[in-house]
Amino acid sequence: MNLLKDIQSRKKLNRKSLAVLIDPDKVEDPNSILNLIALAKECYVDFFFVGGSLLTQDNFQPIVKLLKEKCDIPVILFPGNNMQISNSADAILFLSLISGRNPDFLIGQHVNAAPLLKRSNLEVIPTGYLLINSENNSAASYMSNTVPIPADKYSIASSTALAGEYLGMGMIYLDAGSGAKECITPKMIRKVSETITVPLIVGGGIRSGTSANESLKAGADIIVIGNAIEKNPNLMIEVSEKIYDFNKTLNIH
Ligand code: 1GP
Repeated sequence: MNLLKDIQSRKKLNRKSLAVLIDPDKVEDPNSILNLIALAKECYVDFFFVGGSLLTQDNFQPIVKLLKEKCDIPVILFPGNNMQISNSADAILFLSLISGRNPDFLIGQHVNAAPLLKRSNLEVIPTGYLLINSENNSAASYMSNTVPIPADKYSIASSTALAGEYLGMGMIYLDAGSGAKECITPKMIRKVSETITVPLIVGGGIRSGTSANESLKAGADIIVIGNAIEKNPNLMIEVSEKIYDFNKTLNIH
């Protein structure tokens, strides 16, 4: 399976996808995600993303293994740093934090990770990662020592995303940061999606079916939800139904 090719073909069809993010640090016991996995199998969940800004427990590897054991939903690593690599996953977002100017997160961490990834079976997906925020206080911003692009600076975000595409990145990820008070605005998503041709991932602070729907309509190809589904797993049902409805009109189910 080549996930990037699959995601690119979905984009050509304008087919939308849902990724459920599991932050291992927010899971006390890996077995506690069994219910979430069972629910995801019933819903239209396309991907599990696993990762976080900081890992203080040893849950990361067991969670990835459990996901792979218990379901067929592809598991994609969304690493906060180069310690978050697991050969049990299907793929890794090889994130370059192009909204920032910290060389360590633009290329440094990647040099350390590259030989490990070469020895792994992971599909490596080059991804331009942009932090967007009206408040400069997300964990990702703090941990990466970078300043997010202001939420109303559409040209800066679009040009940054386009530069990422021109540098060969296979996808662009717009992130308002985990648990953001405000998710990325439809206007920002529209401006960026109209500028790039590669698939667009959008996440951070999506808490309702309505905001998920708005993000999809504005041009997100994949939406990522973590916090809100941890708090209310039933949101997965609501959002996946929205995505189902979206895709139904394309006659591809
Ligand atoms: C964070 O985009 C992800 O990096 C998801 O954010 O946890 O706020 O849904 P939430």
